[in-house]
Amino acid sequence: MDNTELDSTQFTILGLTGSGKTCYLLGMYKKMAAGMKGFSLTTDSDTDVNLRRRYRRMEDQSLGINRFPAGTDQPDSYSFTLSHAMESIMSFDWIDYPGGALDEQTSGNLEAFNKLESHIQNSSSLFICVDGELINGDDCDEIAENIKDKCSGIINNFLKRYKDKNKFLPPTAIVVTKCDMCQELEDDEWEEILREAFSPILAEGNDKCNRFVCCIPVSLGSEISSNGYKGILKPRNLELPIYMGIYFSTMCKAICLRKKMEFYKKQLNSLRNETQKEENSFFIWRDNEKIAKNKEMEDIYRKLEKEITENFVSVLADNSRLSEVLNKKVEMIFFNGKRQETFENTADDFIEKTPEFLNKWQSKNEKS
Ligand SMILES: Nc1nc2c(ncn2[C@@H]2O[C@H](COP(=O)(O)OP(=O)(O)OP(=O)(O)O)[C@@H](O)[C@H]2O)c(=O)[nH]1
Ligand SMILES: [Mg+2]
Repeated sequence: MDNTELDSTQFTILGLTGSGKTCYLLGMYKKMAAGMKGFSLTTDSDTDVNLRRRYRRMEDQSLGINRFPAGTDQPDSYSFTLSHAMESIMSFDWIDYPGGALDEQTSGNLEAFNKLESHIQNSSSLFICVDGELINGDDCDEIAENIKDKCSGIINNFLKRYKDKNKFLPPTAIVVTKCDMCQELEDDEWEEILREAFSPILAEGNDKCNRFVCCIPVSLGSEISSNGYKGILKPRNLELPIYMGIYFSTMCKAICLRKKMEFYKKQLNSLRNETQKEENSFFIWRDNEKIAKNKEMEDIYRKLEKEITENFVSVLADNSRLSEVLNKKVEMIFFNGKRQETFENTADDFIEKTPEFLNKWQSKNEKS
């Protein structure tokens, strides 16, 4: 299957300058290109060489702080394919941009701003990048204020515009980068900080606009910053936001396939009934040509139904592999501001209650 036949989706990571977007991309690609639990990422060979080269530099402990990429100076687009056991599942687009572009509408580079805005508006999942360094201090309120100042204050505007344009909010992961730099917090302190820093998307009491939000701490390595950034590179959790985005998209695909399966089953049944009626009719009136035509059509529908069923079963299997990891590793999940127990049930609930989300996926991917 070439990439043009694959279902495709789009993710955007929203984060200000220095919040860790480029490092996230490099680490995530390196980790997933090698394969994780049978899932792997591929891209074109130039991009592959480029991303690996930059990752190798980050591995060079002798460079200290200089091992990291320079700040991004222009938006770059990437296209990845996710496979399981070498079978392509879905492709997704990614944009890496200078964090300053989030603020450019007022300060100048309107073209970069518009490109980014359009990428965001067309994304099926959003990742909000919170710099883990901000999560330090004696007081949860102060930490939340700091996050508002340096992150959520600007990002809320993008979410609001998404909601106004699309009439729903996409599944969103608050990705806490550099979590090796966060101070240790109890679960209830994390929740308090998130609720205050992201109050518009985590407020309870509004079930009109469904909001799926989870929090995923990620890091390039627990010791990376020690001894002047000469610590070992050992990425953690970088695959989880991608798994989350893919889970939502493949779930939409599964629902569409189930609908198609039901459609062909119905068509097949009504054809069979029609044929049987004809076959049972008095031989003088029996239309043998119609019977032959119907049987031909039955064969076509049977073949299609079989193909779709096989595809459906394989999508569900991919999904259950993803949800197994996500259920285990994603602990902080909210639906319409209420804390939830498991990823899978909450994600499925969101899709069921948000037809606009499914419609958007369908209009992007259903060609016929
Ligand atoms: N301790 C630690 N530091 C990190 C980690 N990831 C990134 N950093 C640091 O954060 C800096 C900024 O990361 P970038 O990925 O360049 O940030 P960005 O969001 O792409 O920034 P712009 O390109 O300017 O928008 C890096 O140079 C590293 O010093 C991490 O996991 N742990
Ligand atoms: Mg960057």
